[in-house]
Amino acid sequence: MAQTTIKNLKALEILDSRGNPTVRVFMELEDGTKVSSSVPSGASTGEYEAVELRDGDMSRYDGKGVLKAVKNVNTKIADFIIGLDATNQAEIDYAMIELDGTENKSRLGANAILGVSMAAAKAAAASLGVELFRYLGGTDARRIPVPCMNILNGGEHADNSVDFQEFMAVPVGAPTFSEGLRYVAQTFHQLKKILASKGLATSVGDEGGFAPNLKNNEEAMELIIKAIEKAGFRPGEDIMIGIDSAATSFSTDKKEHYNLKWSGRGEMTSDDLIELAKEWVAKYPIIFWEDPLAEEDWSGFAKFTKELGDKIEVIGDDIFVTNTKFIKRGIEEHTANASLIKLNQIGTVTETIDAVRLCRDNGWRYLISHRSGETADTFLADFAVAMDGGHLKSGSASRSERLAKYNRLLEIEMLLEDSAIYTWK
Ligand code: 2PG
Ligand code: MG
Repeated sequence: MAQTTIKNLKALEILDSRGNPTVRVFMELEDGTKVSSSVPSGASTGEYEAVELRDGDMSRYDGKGVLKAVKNVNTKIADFIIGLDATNQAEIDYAMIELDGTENKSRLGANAILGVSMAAAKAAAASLGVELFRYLGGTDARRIPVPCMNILNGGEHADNSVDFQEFMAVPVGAPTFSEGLRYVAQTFHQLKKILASKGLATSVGDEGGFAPNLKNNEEAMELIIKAIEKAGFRPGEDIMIGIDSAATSFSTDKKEHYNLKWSGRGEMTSDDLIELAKEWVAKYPIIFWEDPLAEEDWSGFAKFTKELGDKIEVIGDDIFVTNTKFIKRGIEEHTANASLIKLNQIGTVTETIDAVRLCRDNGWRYLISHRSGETADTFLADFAVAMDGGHLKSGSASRSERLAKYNRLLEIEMLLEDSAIYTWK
């Protein structure tokens, strides 16, 4: 029996950053290596994401308990996985996919499966005495991603009057990751001062960005640009802005009709949103736009990409849900030029790597992403370095579950010393 053979597997129901139940998995290997991993959870979820198995027992956590998923790890998955070699990630992941037997992991739960999948990678790395980013990415894993810091929250991540979900400060002009993090953290602090001086709320949303009540989305952009300048940086050179509209959340039919209720614009079509985006891209230093249109609006997305794809990264999140089937269609139909990548949208490490590979092979960029419900697990930081995409979003400069990932990247930068690379492109 190999040292890296899986000896024990156990799961536990824990709480995520929103106080909702999620799954933590403990894995032990034959050589005594012990690790744990914790699974994140989204709010603005895509229709075709892998299924997060919830108990539906309304007497516990409003039906959101995950005891069934925990039980699946402890029984069905454990029976199948114990005895396999943790270094054989694909074998483990495909064994669980087969055991589940459904298209969307609804039998065992993507939360159960992903917990085990991440734990296997962590355990293998620990047992081999290799850093996780090295284990997953190989000897050349040394690019630290640009931190896309979500400093202003709206949409489904906050209770304020801002329609777009995320406004991110993206420090493309910084020389290193640690400097980039400093650029955007200082911008976050300046934004707080500006909001306070205007009598606006400085409380934060789910991802740690401020969540003030604003007149419209434009005001958010103006405030962020001011904050960048006040922090001593040049908007458009040192720091660019990334947007996640999460347009599915304000689409009335998930397709071609939208309602920006807070912005006073009312009903809009895909074409109206594209016109608005064209104005914004001409006016503001925008580097990427995620989910500018809803998850079923494939034609609107393609039009958006045709109009703006040569100027900015057009990133699909809800529309692709980290699923190679949808990303493939997107590549064929020129729906976007980049994909968001979330481990729990697809449910295993191997399939997430498949999605990244598909993007890379077709000249698409990819943005590795946390979920709005997170834990202190830092798997994502190592994963982002391993995937070598140069882009990561992990929320703002507040809330420890967000900073845990950025802080791990600081640690990786320290470990890499002079060999660390920091580039957006
Ligand atoms: C998104 C994510 C993460 P959620 O839409 O990109 O920021 O949000 O996890 O709620 O889907
Ligand atoms: Mg998104």
